[in-house]
Amino acid sequence: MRLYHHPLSTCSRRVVLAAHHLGIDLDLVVVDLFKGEQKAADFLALNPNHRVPVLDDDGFVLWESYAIMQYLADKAPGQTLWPTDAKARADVSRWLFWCAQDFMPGCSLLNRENSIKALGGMGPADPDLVARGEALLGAAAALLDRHLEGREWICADLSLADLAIAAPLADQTRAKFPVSDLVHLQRWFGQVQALDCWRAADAA
Ligand SMILES: N[C@@H](CCC(=O)N[C@@H](CS)C(=O)NCC(=O)O)C(=O)O
Repeated sequence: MRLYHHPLSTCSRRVVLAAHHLGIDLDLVVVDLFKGEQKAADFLALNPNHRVPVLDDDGFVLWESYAIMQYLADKAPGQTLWPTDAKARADVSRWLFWCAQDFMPGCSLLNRENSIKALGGMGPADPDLVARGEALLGAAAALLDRHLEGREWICADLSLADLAIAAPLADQTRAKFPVSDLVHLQRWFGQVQALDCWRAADAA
């Protein structure tokens, strides 16, 4: 299976983490977002949204990181990241939707303004956008911190939700996320960072 990705892409990272945990080998193909390769005709034919990640499984092309994670889990016999019990799966699904809808907007804004712009020579951070990102992420991260108090993982067991939500936190320092004081969130994030899949993704 081939994954079109970028090493600095949070959305790609969550898929790579899941693949490593599931023991699935991915042929990683870098799409250089700084050079605009995501807008080239051959890539747009794969994903008209001009975004990574995109999976190509022998001609079956799938975009959207959460859908790709679920697909990979469904292809891994005996996996436990994406439960088959209806209630357990719904719980993981709930947090994946929450990640996309509530957690990622602030992460993406701050990552772009405080990190990607500097790395790509795209000018200074816009203070209004930084303030907006801090407000969005501050609210979402506080909710997550409260949820994690007394819990080992986001759902009953380690799941796709942990990998999906931890992925953007890899950038928390460089992107100046307002999360350093959230003790439950940081304890949980340390556990995710200790997983073999995290180290393997770092080395990829
Ligand atoms: N909802 C999508 C978002 C993907 C996304 O935003 N990808 C970014 C990198 S993290 C990208 O490729 N941006 C390039 C662009 O928008 O032109 C997913 O979860 O896969």
